[in-house]
Amino acid sequence: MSRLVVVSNRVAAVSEAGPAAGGLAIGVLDALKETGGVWFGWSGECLAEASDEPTIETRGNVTYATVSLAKRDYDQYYRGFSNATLWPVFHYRNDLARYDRQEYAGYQRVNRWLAAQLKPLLRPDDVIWVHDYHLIPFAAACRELGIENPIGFFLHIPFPVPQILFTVPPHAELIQALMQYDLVGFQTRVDMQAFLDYVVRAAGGQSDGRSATLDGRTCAVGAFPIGVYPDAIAKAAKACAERKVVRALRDSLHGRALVISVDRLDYSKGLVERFHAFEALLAASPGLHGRVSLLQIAPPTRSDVQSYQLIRRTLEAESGRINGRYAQLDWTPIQYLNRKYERNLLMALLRTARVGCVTPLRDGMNLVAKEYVAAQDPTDPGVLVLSQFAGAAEEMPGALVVNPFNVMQTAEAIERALTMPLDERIQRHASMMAKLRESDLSVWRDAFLNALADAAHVALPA
Ligand code: ADQ
Repeated sequence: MSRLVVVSNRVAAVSEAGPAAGGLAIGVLDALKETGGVWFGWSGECLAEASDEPTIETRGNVTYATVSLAKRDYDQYYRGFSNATLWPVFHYRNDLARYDRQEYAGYQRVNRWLAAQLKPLLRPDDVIWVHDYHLIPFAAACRELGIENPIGFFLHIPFPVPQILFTVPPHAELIQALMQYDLVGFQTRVDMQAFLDYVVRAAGGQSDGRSATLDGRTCAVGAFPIGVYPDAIAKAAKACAERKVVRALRDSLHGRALVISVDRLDYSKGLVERFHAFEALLAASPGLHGRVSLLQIAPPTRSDVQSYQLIRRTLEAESGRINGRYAQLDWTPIQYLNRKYERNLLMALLRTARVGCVTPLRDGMNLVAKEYVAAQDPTDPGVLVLSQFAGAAEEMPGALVVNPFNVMQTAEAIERALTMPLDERIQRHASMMAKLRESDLSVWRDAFLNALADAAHVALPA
């Protein structure tokens, strides 16, 4: 039986409270803990010189192999091409993207260096599962080093349509690099189709809908929507309901309804539009003044990338302006907190809210949408207001689906959620819980690894 080797840009520092905020870290760790194996990637440390060899640490059945990056590598590969070029473009924000040849060269160099660092740790029967946009050229780099193991790639973020991808100058090279994997997995069929459209229409390749062929090379493709463990979340949310912080939140509401949003502080998450929708709700419904609050939890990420500094300033200004306009002595309409919470506690906070407002402008999946539903009390559940541009929208039949660019529509959906009768809330929640159970995190992992084993004609990791 083969061993699973996971490769991702960051290997999450795992504390008692669980991994740091971020969907990939949470999804990968849960998957890896079940099968055991190796997790290889960057430690998060940045030094004058890159490390000579990986630091190895084994906890339970997982071996963590981490490397440190040199400052120049961090600037070019991580802060540069990954997060100032690929992230904005893949989220349809070409207006925020920059392209710098040196950064792209650094991106490729670091991918080659990471492959070389991993090579000595590999066994012949390992199955390698690479995660996300930082590592598109990783398989090509492995092949150059003579690594012949099966290698699959999963993209956690959206894949843009060809006209958008064309704005990244080395778009053709990125596609060629993806073709070096045995399997390329996406969150949704829409993302997969965008990739196939490029291969077939822009590059002149072929596809039968399950694989792509370009320049004589074939790779399997598939849609594998990432899930959560809904019953574990429900249990944690209930168990933490009496924790001090959760009680303090409930007490502070004085019977008011709570609308909650939890996102990394990122321009793709639609926070400004959401604040405006909440403002529009207050403007349209004076009867709600003093009776509803929005709690926005948004821990800062990538704060050394300029566009992230800008969105942070905008949000501070907008929350201040809206609060200035509507607050009363005993009521603050928007509570805006830039901090992380321990995972179980966060689930209990989600449970406290009558409405979960998850309205990204683009999102690969969005795990918070799934967590919010899973955290609810099934006898008195809250309502999910969900963006049509989150991958999760394909799978959440009971949500109120909105276009986040349509501020009035979002405001109306929040109002409808606040006044929805109990029967309808219970019914909507039950249909979504059934779906979450059907396609939980283990289904995601197994479906991907099965497809990879099929594509590479090997046995599954066990
Ligand atoms: P992210 O963009 O990070 O993930 P998301 O899927 O919402 O987005 O995951 C965020 C995770 O971090 C959630 O599990 C959430 O609970 C947690 N989190 C957020 N804020 C937190 C806070 N203040 N304290 C503690 N935890 C917090 C990327 C893609 C997504 C995709 C995931 C997984 O952008 O589209 O769903 O990967 O594939």
